[in-house]
Amino acid sequence: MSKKFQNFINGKWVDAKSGQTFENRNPANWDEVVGVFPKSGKEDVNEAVRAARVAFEKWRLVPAPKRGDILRKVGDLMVARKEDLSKQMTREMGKVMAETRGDVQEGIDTAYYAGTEGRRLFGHTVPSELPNKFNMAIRVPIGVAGIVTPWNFPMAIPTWKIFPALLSGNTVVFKPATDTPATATSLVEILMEAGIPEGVVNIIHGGGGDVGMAIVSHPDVDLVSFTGSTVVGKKISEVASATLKRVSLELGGKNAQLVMDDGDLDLALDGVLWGAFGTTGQRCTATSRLILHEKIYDKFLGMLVNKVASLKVGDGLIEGVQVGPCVNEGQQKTVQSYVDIGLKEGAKIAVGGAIPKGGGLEKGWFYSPTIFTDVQPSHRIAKEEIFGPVLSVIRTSSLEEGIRILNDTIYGLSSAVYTRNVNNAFQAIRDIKAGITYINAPTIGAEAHLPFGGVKQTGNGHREGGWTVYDFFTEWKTVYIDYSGGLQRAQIDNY
Ligand code: UN1
Repeated sequence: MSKKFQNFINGKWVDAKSGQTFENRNPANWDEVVGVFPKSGKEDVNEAVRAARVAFEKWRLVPAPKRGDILRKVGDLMVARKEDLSKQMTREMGKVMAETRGDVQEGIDTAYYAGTEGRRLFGHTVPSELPNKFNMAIRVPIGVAGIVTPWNFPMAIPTWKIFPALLSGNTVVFKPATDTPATATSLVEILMEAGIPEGVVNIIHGGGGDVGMAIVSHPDVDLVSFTGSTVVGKKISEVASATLKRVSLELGGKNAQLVMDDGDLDLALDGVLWGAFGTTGQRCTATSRLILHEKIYDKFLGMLVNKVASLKVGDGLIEGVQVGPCVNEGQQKTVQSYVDIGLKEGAKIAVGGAIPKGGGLEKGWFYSPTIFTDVQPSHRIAKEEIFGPVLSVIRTSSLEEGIRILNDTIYGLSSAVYTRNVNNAFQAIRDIKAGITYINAPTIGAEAHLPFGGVKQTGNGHREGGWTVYDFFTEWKTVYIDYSGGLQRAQIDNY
């Protein structure tokens, strides 16, 4: 019997009102059911929002340092359970254990950061233009936060959103991806164990259309934080505008690594292998284009193809495996369709390009790490987000042209440049249009205490991570205190 999971509303574990369920299976072995989850709908969301609304009136009054104490405890519990959480995550979404451990660690880092932010949450004090008057701007909680998260970072991304939301005094209705509901449930269990009061965090399982959109359109949800595809992000933005709620969107990427002829080629090789094929390419920060200076093009490509051909694909639970499966059948099909498109457009496969056969991989959604050469910047495989282990290689003759190609996308999340020339590096930092630029490091690997997010159609201008996420989860209140004892008219009595 596979384990049965429930929603969590107002401190109680409950089934979906419809009584319906869905299964979650291991993408490395589809015979294995990880769990059975409630297939919820609008009525379940309504109840969760009601609970979160009531809980908000108490939670907002808990001193921020106290809220932080609970989050520190959350971090401690995650440390104690890191190995179990990582295993559970690998079973439900496939990435290798080293990476799921990293994913949990990102949650731990975020918990400890949020914990200490309870003793900061800085505002501003500003002089008044009038005598005997005190001015300040303080941060206040907003209300009920709708949190809608993807499957590729099943622990890290929910924590990026939920921990700052809670620390700031908001309450939460959380809808995790249907591919990773077990990890999300573990997170909620830990939050409750650490002492989060009833109603402050609620989790509703189910699809984006049924549950996600019910959260986004709900008039009593004050803000929505979403990470996922650009297509869904646009839809969310549209629906949310009916109630003018605040929305943070972290969307697609088409990140490139540019290798100059003065770069350290061995380092650049390690970088692109990790950036392109880590998490089976299923990161919004994944390296999906490799732009090579023509002087090192042939040499570097030779080095790369050799290495990629020897990457070990398999079940992420097995020691030594480097590339896990795609998360599900749909994702594997998408990858295959882009490989077909690439070939049709005239690009050439240097390695991979197929579903691997044999070797115990028969029951998983695997795809061989794939490299396309002869890619033109105008090709669809150079423009569209694939979210799989496919790398498109493009040639350039100069730094300026390389940066132009790198910028030639509707997205702008991450970017990487390999050069030993400090002038090239600084020019790249200035001219690349992306939220994140790495010098001599791959496009993946953001740290929890720095701003994370992108420009152009990667998002809508907000940043997660670090101190910046608190701008999203708090509202500014401006306070004027006149202690003169008389009416003082700004702009009038003093000029
Ligand atoms: C994502 O791909 O959605 O920088 C997030 C990184 C990770 C987070 C990625 N720390 O690759």
